[in-house]
Amino acid sequence: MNRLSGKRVLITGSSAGIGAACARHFAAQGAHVLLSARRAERVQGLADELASEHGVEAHAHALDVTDREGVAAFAAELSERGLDPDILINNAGKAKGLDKLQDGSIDHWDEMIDTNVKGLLYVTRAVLPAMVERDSGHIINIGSIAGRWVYPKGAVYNATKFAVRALSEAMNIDLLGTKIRVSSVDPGLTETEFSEVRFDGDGERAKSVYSDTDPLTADDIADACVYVANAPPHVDIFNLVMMPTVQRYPGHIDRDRG
Ligand code: 8X3
Repeated sequence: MNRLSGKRVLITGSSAGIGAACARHFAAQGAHVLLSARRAERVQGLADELASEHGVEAHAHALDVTDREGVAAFAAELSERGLDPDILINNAGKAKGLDKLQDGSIDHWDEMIDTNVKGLLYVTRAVLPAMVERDSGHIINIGSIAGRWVYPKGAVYNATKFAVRALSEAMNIDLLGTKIRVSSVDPGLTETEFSEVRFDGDGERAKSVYSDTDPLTADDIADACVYVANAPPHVDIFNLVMMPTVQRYPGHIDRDRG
């Protein structure tokens, strides 16, 4: 049964990877999509494509989730235009660097904490009150297996994703008595631009993360988000942890060494 047709979905960080895949999968279900990225022109093409392909409303918005005032103004503008989202997918997030804590870049830490934790909070705080007022909504946080198990050299990224898990659980508690659901979808090894961002554009190093194995794809994660969002209203999926079959633990990956 399709419960997503006609719903409005706001997806942060939707210019590529999991965010763009979510836009495609939700639009394919007939959901209207609000696509956001730091630069609106990076999502305008996708919005146009989805509107013509699926006959849904698709808007492209400039949104930097780390800009507290900008986020609040964006949510107020959506409300004014009658575009309050039914579903929020907090997807904007990143890893920067892979270092022991004693060697870590404090700039990297700020970037991860500002985006993965504070950005998620700013967007949620801006969008959630209207959901509470309507007593309807669903927040899906894109977490990570890094929020469940720490791994070597991942301390601060791990900490941000542990925070995402804590916030997802805490939001569920705070929303008891409402119809609003909160879920986190926590992927393991997923081939996107994630590693290229983590390694500051070092394509060779990024490629080696996914080589000789069979990682998840952005489509796999989007598929899970659709499943979570489409669950019947009385079902609240708290946490969906997923790894490729070739992985059973962070860093524990079956590779064909041929
Ligand atoms: C992505 C999964 O294991 O590379 O968050 O941190 S992992």
